[in-house]
Amino acid sequence: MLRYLKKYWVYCLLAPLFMLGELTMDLLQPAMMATIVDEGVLGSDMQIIVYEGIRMVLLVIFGGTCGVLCCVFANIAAQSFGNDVRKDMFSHIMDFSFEQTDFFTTGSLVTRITNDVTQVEQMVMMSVRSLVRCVVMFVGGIYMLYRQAPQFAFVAAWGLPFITAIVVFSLKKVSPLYTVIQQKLDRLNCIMQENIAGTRVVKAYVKEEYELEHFSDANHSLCDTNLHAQTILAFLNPSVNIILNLCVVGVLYVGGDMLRTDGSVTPGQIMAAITYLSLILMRIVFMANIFQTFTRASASWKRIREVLDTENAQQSGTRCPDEDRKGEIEFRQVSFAYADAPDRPVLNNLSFSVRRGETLAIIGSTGSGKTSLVQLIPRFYDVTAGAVLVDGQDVREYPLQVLRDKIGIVQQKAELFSRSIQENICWGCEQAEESDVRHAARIAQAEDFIRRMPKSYETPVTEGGHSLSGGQKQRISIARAVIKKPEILIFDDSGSALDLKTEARLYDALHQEFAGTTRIIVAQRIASVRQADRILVLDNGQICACGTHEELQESSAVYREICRSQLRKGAMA
Ligand code: TTP
Ligand code: MG
Repeated sequence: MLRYLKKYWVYCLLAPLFMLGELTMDLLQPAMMATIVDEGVLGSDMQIIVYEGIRMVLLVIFGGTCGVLCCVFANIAAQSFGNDVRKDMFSHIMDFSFEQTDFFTTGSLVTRITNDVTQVEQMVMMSVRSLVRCVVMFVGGIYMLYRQAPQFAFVAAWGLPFITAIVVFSLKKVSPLYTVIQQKLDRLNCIMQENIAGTRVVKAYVKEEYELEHFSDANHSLCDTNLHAQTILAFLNPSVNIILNLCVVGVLYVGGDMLRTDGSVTPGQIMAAITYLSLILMRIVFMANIFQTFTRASASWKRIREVLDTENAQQSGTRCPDEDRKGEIEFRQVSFAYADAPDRPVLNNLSFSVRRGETLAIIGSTGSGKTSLVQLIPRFYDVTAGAVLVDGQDVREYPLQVLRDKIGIVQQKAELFSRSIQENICWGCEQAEESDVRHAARIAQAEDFIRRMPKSYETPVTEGGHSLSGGQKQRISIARAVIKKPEILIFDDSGSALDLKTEARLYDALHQEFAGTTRIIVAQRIASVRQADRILVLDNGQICACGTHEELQESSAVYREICRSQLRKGAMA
């Protein structure tokens, strides 16, 4: 944490310094008021009233200014700290592998980067503002109490351990609950996010009540834990008050005795001692509040550290490939299983290669592993056995950016950002000119519909791309990939929402413009794959056949069955 605060040490120092200025006002003002009353009002000395009055107003202005500056500097330190932590976390999360993002879950990552950082921000704020105030008041109070009479300090010394014990006990009970609270908040965020993003599905199935119940359960659970923590803390103040009042009785008893026997204290001193005693003991309660914030922040900081300390599981390699080999892909005895089911391989001992400029289509029943296969090429996941080679080099040896720059992938689910269509296409290549965007849109068969949009390329895309049809989203995603002019183009079922005519035009355009580019086309429809140089038939994570459309019709029963089923449905072109 100090690493983040170091940058703002000046503000962390200035805030408590100005706090001391504010404290001085707090401590001196009652004394000045006493002088005004005793000598000015009771002694009928108007000059003292005016003189001390002006001094007091100046002191209040000074104290107020110090208070404002303390607040400003404490805020600068805390907000800047939070800003840096959030930025670092976001950059870490962006670097996470898919598996790591799946492990943390989106809801939890959102809670960590928002709520958890806010908790720690508050702690920083409290540390530089209130902690100093508390400590100074506490130490100052003890000193002043001792000055009234050492015996009074002795009475306070009896009360202190009890109050400390109560505070420690409460905090110990409450601190594990804070971790639970944050976890429950994760869960709540997750439900909220799923339901807001999937609101169309919820409404389509009229599941509002059901989801509300689901949400309410999580909400109640969070509320219960919060209540539990607050109930424990609710005992704190009354318990301290009891001890405080016992101490007050002690001071009255000791003071009364001293007054009666040798007159070594005055009634005013006894009154002052009671005021200081309350000041000291109440500071402990205040400190307990600060420690409570600390405990909560420390639970949050642990969760933040989990994100910050998680290095990307996929170490980027350093070797750059042979320059004269571009667009070659080879799968060498590749097996792959997802981390959450390591015993259930999704791909089994696959070996095949794709030449530069070749179009390889992959077809297979749903769940056969097509998406998993293509995701291994840009190294979204690492193989569990074997190796994936791009241009003769294992993808694990590549610097990730070099590898991914070579590849343009259009994912099965088109993901767009809530920016303009132009920006969404340019996203694939920052340096792209307007003419490049138009050209990419033309290849992706998107230009016609974009031009018909109210603001053409400047039309904003709403969150999640809901303002566009499935096929339109797919075509913008395709344009985003082709604008990169990659060496390898991967389409994961990216024409599924296009009509056959548009899809055919898309493949023709790709054939003309990207003749030298290696293309991998995952598709469900025979019509989408029959023009490919080779078709790989995947069945249950294994290659069951590979060849041209004609060859496969001869040799592969699975392929023939796919053809037959589509012919029956009249889906074949
Ligand atoms: P996919 O590789 O997604 O199968 P597919 O692309 O052939 O299917 P579709 O035609 O429907 O797009 O999934 C293969 C198996 O891997 C399947 O059992 C689901 C599982 N899987 C995961 O466990 N996690 C993942 O992130 C993905 C993508 C798949
Ligand atoms: Mg798929």
